[in-house]
Amino acid sequence: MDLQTYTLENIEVFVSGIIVVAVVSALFFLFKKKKLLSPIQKPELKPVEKKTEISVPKTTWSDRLSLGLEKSRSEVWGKIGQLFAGPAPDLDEIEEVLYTADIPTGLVQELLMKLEKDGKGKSADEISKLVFGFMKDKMESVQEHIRKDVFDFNPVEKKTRVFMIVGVNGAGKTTTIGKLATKLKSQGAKVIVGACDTFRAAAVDQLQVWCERAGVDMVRAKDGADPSGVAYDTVAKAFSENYDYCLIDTAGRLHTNQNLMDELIKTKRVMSKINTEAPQEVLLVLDAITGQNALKQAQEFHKALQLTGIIFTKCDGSAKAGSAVGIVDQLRVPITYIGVGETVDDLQLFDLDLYLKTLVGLPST
Ligand SMILES: Nc1nc2c(ncn2[C@@H]2O[C@H](COP(=O)(O)OP(=O)(O)OP(=O)(O)O)[C@@H](O)[C@H]2O)c(=O)[nH]1
Ligand SMILES: [Mg+2]
Repeated sequence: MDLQTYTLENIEVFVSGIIVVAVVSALFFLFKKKKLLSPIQKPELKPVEKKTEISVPKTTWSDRLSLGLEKSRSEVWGKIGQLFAGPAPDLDEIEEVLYTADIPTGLVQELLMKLEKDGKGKSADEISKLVFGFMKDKMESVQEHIRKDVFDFNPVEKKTRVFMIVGVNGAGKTTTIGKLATKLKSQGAKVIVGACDTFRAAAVDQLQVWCERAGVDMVRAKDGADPSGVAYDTVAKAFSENYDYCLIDTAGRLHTNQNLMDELIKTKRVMSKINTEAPQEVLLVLDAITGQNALKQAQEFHKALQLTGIIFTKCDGSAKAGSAVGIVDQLRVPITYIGVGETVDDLQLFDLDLYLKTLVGLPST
């Protein structure tokens, strides 16, 4: 064997060796891979974790109202049944409870007489029904006149409605306008808001935040501008550009300040120059916490502006939410909306039956 043949043979053996090693390795890896993927060897797949759903409380309006009127129910109206039912009705305590809830004297005496006449020997539940009937009698004839379309937008009725919102400082005017604008806009209405509280820049900014959030237009003027001028411009724009709703915010004022009340009268008057029907609604925002003084406020605002409705706010956290009965009974102006908190959903059209049943603790259906 010469050297050349020997070298060639060695190369052949070497190459064959490499091929064999490569084939064996390939087979080995294939086998391993297969083994790995075999059903027995498959790694256990972790079950996909179910995302925990964020629980958004789906509270209905009657739940919210019930929560808002809780204090008035437990401390006043829901107690009357228990205090009167049984062999020894405690009339003195009922009287005291009603006074602390700012129910006018005349109304308290009438209710006590009604209890004595018709309530003797009845159960707590029957007494609650009696109280419900008494209050309904007092309010029903006034509440009948509340217009549902102030809350539910009717697109068929092509009409610009102007609402002027008034009240003492901090009653909830701006917040209520923000909630209303949001609700009406979400029903497809074209809404414009007039920022006539020109005394405080912060007040206009507060309203602007609401309007931007709601996606509605707002007319604002320079600080210190004449409020009635802003009202005029807003109403003019509302009518010329066919807005469905025009909401006029005004600065808070004490009903005892005649100059400021005169300014409101002027603001109302200039709006009617654009359209004799405007403003169709003059709504007084009353804070339920005000209690007995609310009636005095309402009387003064009514005298100056001929109110068409009352927006009863902050009924939550107050035991005086029942004072609405005295106000409606004496003023003869209906409650249009009721507010039980700071969010949009906390404002609703005032439903007399629901309000009274919730107040005395009767089932709402
Ligand atoms: N708890 C509760 N708070 C409310 C309600 N309505 C309004 N508020 C709060 O009351 C405060 C005053 O509300 P505003 O809307 O600024 O009152 P306003 O009447 O415009 O006040 P002025 O412009 O200063 O006269 C705010 O903090 C509101 O969030 C309600 O129904 N319940
Ligand atoms: Mg305000």
